[in-house]
Amino acid sequence: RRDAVRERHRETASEVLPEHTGLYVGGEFVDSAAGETFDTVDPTTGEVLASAARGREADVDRAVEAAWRAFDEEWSGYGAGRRQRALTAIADTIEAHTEELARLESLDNGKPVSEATIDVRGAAEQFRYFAGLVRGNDGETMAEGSRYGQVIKEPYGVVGQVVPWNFPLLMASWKLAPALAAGNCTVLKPAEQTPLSALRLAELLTENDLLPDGVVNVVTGYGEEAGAPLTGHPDVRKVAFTGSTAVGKEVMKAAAENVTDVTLELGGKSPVVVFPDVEVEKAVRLVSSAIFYNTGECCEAGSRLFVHDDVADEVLAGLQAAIDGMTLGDPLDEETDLGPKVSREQVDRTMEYLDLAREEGGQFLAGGDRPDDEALADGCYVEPTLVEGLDHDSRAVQEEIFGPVLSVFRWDDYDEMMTLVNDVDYGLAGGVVTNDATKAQRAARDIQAGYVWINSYHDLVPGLPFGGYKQSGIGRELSEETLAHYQQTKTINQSLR
Ligand code: TXE
Repeated sequence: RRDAVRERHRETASEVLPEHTGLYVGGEFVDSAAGETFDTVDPTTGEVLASAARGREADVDRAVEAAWRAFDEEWSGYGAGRRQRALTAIADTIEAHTEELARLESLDNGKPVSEATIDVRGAAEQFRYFAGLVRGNDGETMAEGSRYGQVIKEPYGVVGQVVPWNFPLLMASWKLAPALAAGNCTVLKPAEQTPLSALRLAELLTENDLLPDGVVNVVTGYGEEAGAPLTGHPDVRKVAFTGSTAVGKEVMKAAAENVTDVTLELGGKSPVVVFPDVEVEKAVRLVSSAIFYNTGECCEAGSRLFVHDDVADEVLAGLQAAIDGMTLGDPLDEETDLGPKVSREQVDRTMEYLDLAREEGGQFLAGGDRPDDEALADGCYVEPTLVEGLDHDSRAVQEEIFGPVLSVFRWDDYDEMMTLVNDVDYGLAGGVVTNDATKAQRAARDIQAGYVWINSYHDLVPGLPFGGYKQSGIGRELSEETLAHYQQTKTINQSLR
């Protein structure tokens, strides 16, 4: 079986890998200045998928220069209509390549191809949504006495964007679409674990002549080597980052050196609160998807469950049954529920937290280890895990694990429960499961987070802003607010005397 999976992955790679894996600068694929590369590994088979250019400071400089050239010479002269058409054409092109991009993403990240398909559709949708927002940004005026005031929005010029590996193409599109809609040129750095879908998107831009050269540039490489020079670059006027809170703090410090505007979408430790009136089956479905979707590699993952005493036994039994029924396997199989994690490093990180949870007195109601299955031995798999009995102060509860690990807490006193819900440094998201509209509304208000779902989870739609409270970030994506993050305000105050 392992040989068959390897064979299938090699064959799929030969069909969907991008032809170019150099840096995408000024509309061309080029080697890094030092000529170095790094490997990206298929987390299902452990085999090298491709080598991409290892960008460093000199490469970032070159990309930022190319972006400014494109801005000054062409893109700043594009009116709203042309930008709108360009974004729409990008959306159409992504959609036309959905199957290919989904398989590529599945190879590079390990996510089930069914979920990768949702990502690709979401990426196209981003460009469509921001294409719609391009118009109607006409500013305001004040005609008062002998003063004529105008307030107009201008792009920053060149922005720097760094994205993670959990939703590689989707996160790239969350960054690129609003930046372009607002009239900026950009340098994007994909995560070193998953550079391929951004490179394929770059190829599609060039093959289909969708943007002037240099409007989008992609510098692949490591965080310290390529990410840091980009986020600290003096000629980058706005920085957008999605990743860990620890690196987010570094990015913010680097941006402070140049007083660069920053938006950050960082980690989370989001709660899901289950009330006693729920239909157990529905609650189990929601809780399970909240934590196990994308193998728990979601910033908004619902990783702390607060389930009311009256239904706790039933909900937990339902979750155990749901876990028993999950298929861990080849992400290219349509019926796979859980693929591998993105990398060995991420497996080790999750396993450290599982060891810690064991030491801290946690009892595993399901999972707690790597699967004991010969067929999965090549891949970065971790079992879907339920752990109960941990102190809410313990590290495994307080820190982001970013794996398929759910900590369970039972409650009967609402206020005590809500105190724990909010007793974390993060505040990205939360979920409430109940049919009681008043209780749902109250809990949604009480949860200190930027996004709360009621009887739903992970449903992110353009038009409803997404972003964090507390240490989960600054700024909002998916909304008009996002467009505003990529614009600066100019006031023109004219005397008519
Ligand atoms: O993240 P990093 P890692 C969390 C999650 C995960 C942990 C570590 O808990 O286990 O972070 O993952 C680039 N300047 N999240 O180490 O390092 C890096 O190259 C500029 C949550 O992979 O934050 C990559 O492109 N850039 C999260 C991106 O930052 C730097 C998603 C994210 O990597 C840099 C990912 C630097 N100094 C991880 N150092 C979410 N919110 O969804 C690294 N990078």
